[in-house]
Amino acid sequence: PAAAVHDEPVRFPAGFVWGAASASYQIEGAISEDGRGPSIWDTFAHTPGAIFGGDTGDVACDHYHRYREDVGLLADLGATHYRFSLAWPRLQPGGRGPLNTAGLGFYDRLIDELLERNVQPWVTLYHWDLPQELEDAGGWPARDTAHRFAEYAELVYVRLGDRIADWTTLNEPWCSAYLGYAGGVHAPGRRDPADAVRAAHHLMLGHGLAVQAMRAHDASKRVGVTVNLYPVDPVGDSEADQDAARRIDALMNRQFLDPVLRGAYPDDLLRDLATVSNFAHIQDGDEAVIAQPLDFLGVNYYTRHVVRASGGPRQAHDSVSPWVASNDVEFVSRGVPATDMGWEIDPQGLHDVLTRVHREYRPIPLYVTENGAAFTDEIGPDGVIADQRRVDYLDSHFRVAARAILDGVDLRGYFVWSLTDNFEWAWGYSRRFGLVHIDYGTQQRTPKQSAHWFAQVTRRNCL
Ligand code: PNW
Repeated sequence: PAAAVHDEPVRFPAGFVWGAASASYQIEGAISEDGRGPSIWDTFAHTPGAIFGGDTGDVACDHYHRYREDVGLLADLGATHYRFSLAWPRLQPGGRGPLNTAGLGFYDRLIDELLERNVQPWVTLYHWDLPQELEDAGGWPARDTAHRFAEYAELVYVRLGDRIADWTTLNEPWCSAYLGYAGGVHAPGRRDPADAVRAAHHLMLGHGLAVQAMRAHDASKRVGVTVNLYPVDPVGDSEADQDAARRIDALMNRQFLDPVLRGAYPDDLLRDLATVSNFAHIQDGDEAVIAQPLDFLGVNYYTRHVVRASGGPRQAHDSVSPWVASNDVEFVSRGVPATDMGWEIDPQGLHDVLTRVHREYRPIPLYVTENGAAFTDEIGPDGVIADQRRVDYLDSHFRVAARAILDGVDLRGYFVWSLTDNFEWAWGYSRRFGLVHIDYGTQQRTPKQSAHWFAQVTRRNCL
């Protein structure tokens, strides 16, 4: 049956959003130009041993200077939209106070160029580059950072709002909080589980406060948030395995979905984390602030997690894991093909997470704000980059998305991660997600076969 399904033309609804995504620190470079302040990612990347190969985002894809060419690539892809993030430290170098005019100038030029080429800007306010001064004042574990974020969001929204219809507050708060403050593998590289739990709440509080402030100014634009979702399955049906899956699901998915869509943290999550936090940082009324009505939810999807109870001891303070209070949980690989990130390829999981939000929470307009694959792409002697594995990956996930729409999910659009190869965080430039190849020696851009394939999909709105 798989083959038969494969041959049927798969159509997407009229007006479906097709785009590619990126993030400021991963592509821009130009880290000290036009008054940009340092961010936690500058500091972290320059910490010896933090990034694979010692790579940094100092130059990255030099997008700051080559944005015109990159917008041209988007236009060639037939993208209706471009999802990119604003670098907070370009706009408020120290994380507070008036906006930096020179920094705004860059985004003004980028947005104008996009509109000129008929590609709609889709803005993320925070994709992990916290101004270093705010980290020095306590970072996300400090409540004040939530207020600083809301102030930044409102100032930017007032200034750029007229030309941007779609606004996302945060990208993947789980990564910011737990990879950054518990696992220590992302900036700021801290390893304190209690701090990570506080960070997660203050990120969500910052989201809610930002939405309130933006709406108070102008309620005509669409506002949402992006979370990374994973189906979490127990490897067996023992009670211990099921409980392991329940806990990882609470930590990664429901910790963010529940306060946003239901107005309260899950009780089981609070019980699970009681050995780590007394939750004194959650104040009366915070959950109501986080539950601001949204116009859409952004879903980033990469893989499924399969877990088992390892039988080992559960220690509250596992100082090197982002899975706080879960070091008795083992992540199981099923041996199915994986990308260069080691993430198993599981298109069905995209259907699972989309239908879950639709059925278990409520029907809300959904966008896949990231999906894509890292593969080592060989440049052929003819200069062609035949990344058939990426084409297959995207094709299989697009098909599943179309099926979710037939099943009633209100999926409105899909952004491929990423437009170009870029700085893949802890992995530096060693992992390539781009539809467009970058030669980092020359900064030459070369659309891969997947880019040519994607351009056909966007133009026909059909697979
Ligand atoms: C997301 N993990 O990051 C981000 O939104 C992108 O900036 C990034 O390039 C992309 O996915 C690919 O990694 C993640 O370890 C990074 O579970 C790490 C994890 C998840 C998401």
